[in-house]
Amino acid sequence: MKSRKSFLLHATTCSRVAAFPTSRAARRAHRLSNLLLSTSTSIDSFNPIGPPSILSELPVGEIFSPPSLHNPITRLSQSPDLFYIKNFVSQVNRDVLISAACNQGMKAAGTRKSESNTIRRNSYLAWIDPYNIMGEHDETSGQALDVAREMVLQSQELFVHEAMHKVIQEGGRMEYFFAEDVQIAKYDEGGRFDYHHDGYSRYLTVLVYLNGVGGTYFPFANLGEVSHEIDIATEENAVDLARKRQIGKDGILLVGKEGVHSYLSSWDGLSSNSVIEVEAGDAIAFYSYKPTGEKDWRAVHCSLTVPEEKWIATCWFRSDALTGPFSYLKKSALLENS
Ligand SMILES: O=C(O)CCC(=O)C(=O)O
Repeated sequence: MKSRKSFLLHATTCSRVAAFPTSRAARRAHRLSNLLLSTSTSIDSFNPIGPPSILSELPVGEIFSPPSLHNPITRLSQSPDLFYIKNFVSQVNRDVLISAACNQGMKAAGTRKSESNTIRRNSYLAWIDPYNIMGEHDETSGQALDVAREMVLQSQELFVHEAMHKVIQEGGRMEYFFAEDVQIAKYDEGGRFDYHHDGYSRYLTVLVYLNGVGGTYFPFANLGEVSHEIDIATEENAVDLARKRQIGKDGILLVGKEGVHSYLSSWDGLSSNSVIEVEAGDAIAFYSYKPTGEKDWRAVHCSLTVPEEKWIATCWFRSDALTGPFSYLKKSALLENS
């Protein structure tokens, strides 16, 4: 296996194209997005639900090192917008999150497409509310709150703040940038999470690999040139096309200590541009909506079937601008009703 550096040779110039919405839903979302903006700022130059300018201008394959943090960020793809963050959560903090989730008691993940179709297998969840500082906590869960809060704040600083500041300056509301509780997920051996779009107006996902097992696959991400010829109109369409992609050759696979062979049926056509090695503590961040407020189906992704136990922590950012009136529903509540 080549080192990560050698995977990142091909930088392309990135450009942002703001499409004009045609459907009714898109026009509504466009109006909502415009509410976020000043009259002097145009949606063509500022996307409140996309990466900050320093990252949206970063060529694919290139690295940005934020001055205040020790986490170099690599842009892995422009469509979808996907970034890789080295060493985002320390070993001590990862252990705290895992222990707190175990102590809390994890519940089977119940995401269902229909009665007969469970898209998640052998997977268990716990949630940590980073701002539940008034509650009673044992030592581990108290520490876990601090770690979860730090994760949310760092994610905000790196991926949300610019938009937040601009919108608030222009009189927009904080709720446009709402961070959910941090989710801790465990997959047992054989666990998987089939292709899906994160939905629920989750425009930004920050996902940390807690024990160094990867398996996250983005079928339409591209470390080389964007393949604009793939036209994706619906989730069904995206999932059908995703199933035709060749893992290790098309898209981007994040692979950890389990090794790339765990996910390949053949070595034929394996491309160094399609496989990124991750280690425990590393994270990815990706944006799932277009500047118009429509879902970006190219952000569809999955966890492939893992050959060993896998732990991740995920922080989602939602925007009121995508949903209309702000909803306090949390994903855990939504799941109980699904
Ligand atoms: O487990 C992974 O690698 C992906 C998880 C995921 O897609 C999700 O939680 O939405």
